[in-house]
Amino acid sequence: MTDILGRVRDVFRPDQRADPDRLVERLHAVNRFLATVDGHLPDERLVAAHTLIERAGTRLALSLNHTVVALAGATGSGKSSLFNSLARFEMSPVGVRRPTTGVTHACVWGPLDGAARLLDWVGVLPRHRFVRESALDGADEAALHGLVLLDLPDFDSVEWSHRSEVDRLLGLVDLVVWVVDPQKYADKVLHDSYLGEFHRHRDVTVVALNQADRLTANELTRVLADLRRLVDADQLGGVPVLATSALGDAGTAPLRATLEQAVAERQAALRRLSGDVDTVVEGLADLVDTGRADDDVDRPTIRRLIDALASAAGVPAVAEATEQAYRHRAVAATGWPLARGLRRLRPDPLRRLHLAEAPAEPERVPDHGGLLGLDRPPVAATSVPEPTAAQRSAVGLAVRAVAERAGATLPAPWSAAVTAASRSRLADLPDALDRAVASTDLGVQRQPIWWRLVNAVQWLVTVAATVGLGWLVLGYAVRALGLPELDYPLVGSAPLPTVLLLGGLLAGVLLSLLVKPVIRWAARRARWRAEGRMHDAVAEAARGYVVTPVREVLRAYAEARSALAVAAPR
Ligand SMILES: Nc1nc2c(ncn2[C@@H]2O[C@H](COP(=O)(O)OP(=O)(O)OP(=O)(O)O)[C@@H](O)[C@H]2O)c(=O)[nH]1
Ligand SMILES: [Mg+2]
Repeated sequence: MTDILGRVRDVFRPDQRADPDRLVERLHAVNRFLATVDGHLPDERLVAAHTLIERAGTRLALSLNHTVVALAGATGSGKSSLFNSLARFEMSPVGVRRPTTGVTHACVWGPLDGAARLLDWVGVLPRHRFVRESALDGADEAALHGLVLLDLPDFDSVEWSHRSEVDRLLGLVDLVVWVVDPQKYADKVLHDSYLGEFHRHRDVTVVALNQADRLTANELTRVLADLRRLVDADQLGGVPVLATSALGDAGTAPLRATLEQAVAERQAALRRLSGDVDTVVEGLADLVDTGRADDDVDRPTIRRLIDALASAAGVPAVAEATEQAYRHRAVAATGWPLARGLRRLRPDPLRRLHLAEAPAEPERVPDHGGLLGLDRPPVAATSVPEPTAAQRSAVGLAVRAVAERAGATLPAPWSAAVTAASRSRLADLPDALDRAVASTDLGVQRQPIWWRLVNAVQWLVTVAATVGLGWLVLGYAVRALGLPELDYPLVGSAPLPTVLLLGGLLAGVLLSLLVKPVIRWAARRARWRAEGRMHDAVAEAARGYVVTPVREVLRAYAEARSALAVAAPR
């Protein structure tokens, strides 16, 4: 007996106790991963992780003083016989008709109270629950107090319901004893579909070669060695492989000792869940297997996107119109007053684009999750020319380039998420660009001081010319009426009214000719300034509608990656 206990201790490596805090930390990390990737990755890739979180939460909330052990195996291997033998009672029917056990039976060592909710969760019907707490046994059974032993139907059953019951329970129990018999221990289904799949649960797996009494000592040694080899090939090296017999107490002693050890340690539930986390993390590993951990989208690509959007939004056309409008207004404000009336007859180039009004409030770009259309000031639609087919396709290409550059190094599902994010707000983009242009202050509303100065001079010389003209007209009138002639003061040899009239006219024309190049230069500056401002507004829209959604996916990737690193086994 001491020998068996020694081996069992060895097997369960008591020095490597499952740390509940670490397990909870890992589960939290998986939960964080799920929250982070929600909406970015396909749901079918996340089923196992969701199941783990749900099961682990429930199992940890239920009794950790109980260890739920399942006897699993092929039909006729002797699960029910072992179950009865360990319980020392005929609780689960043993039969000659195969398969015999159709529903799971449970035996609880110790009081049923704490185990009842556990069995409700596991799904064992009350009429198939038994309690092994007999005063007659005295201290004999005390070492198994806390054991909840389940006798499962056969895993490879002809009955579909048996197989699904087994698969369901194998996902819930704390420890599995695989019961095999000397005839079918090498069964392919057992090894490929079950033991092989359990390699992450090495700490909570036991293999029992039952019906050992049917073999001679030599045969038993040979079969055990062969079974050991197969189990090792299932990546279950170190898992206990025990010989058992359901006939008599001695045959179940090694298994009983193993179970006593598991019950005493109260570690199986934690180890099982740790194994589950290992499996889930392994299954998700390919989703975070590239090193990228920043949320940067490269600048040249963004610049190309902004350029494409700017030309689709009609920024060059509006900039051109701004230059013309500046010239139009400047000439109207500084030109020769008598010619201004003609200038006013010409339409303002910005008015043609419905951009002549004062700009609306700058648009607030919605943050992530914000409802588009809320909190926006009403901005009248502009008449900026619709983007051409070529401009549209340039925008499409630029958006695709952003997604491709950002998602290039990511695992495929994340690249797809990046592409989807880059396109997620495209439908709102044309409207946003129109608003960006409409809300930009083009800087043509204010009148510069120099316009006013030139204007004042223009009026001054015009008034001088008018005064000169009036004076001359008065002189002619006086002469015509035969009244004494007016004496014009002389400037040099020329009379003052003539000087005023001609000088005023000449000065007005000269001044308007002189300011022309200045107006041209200032109009170009106004164009550049307007272009810069519209570019900034378009860049803002590009960020809000294309780059930010892409960045959010990149950030989610980095977060998911770090969450999974915490969840990974150390
Ligand atoms: N000699 C011997 N016979 C055994 C042993 N264990 C089980 N048997 C016999 O093997 C047959 C099948 O036993 P069960 O306990 O019903 O097998 P099972 O694994 O529960 O089968 P299912 O309920 O159909 O999945 C019965 O006739 C048992 O008497 C054993 O250790 N030694
Ligand atoms: Mg049975």
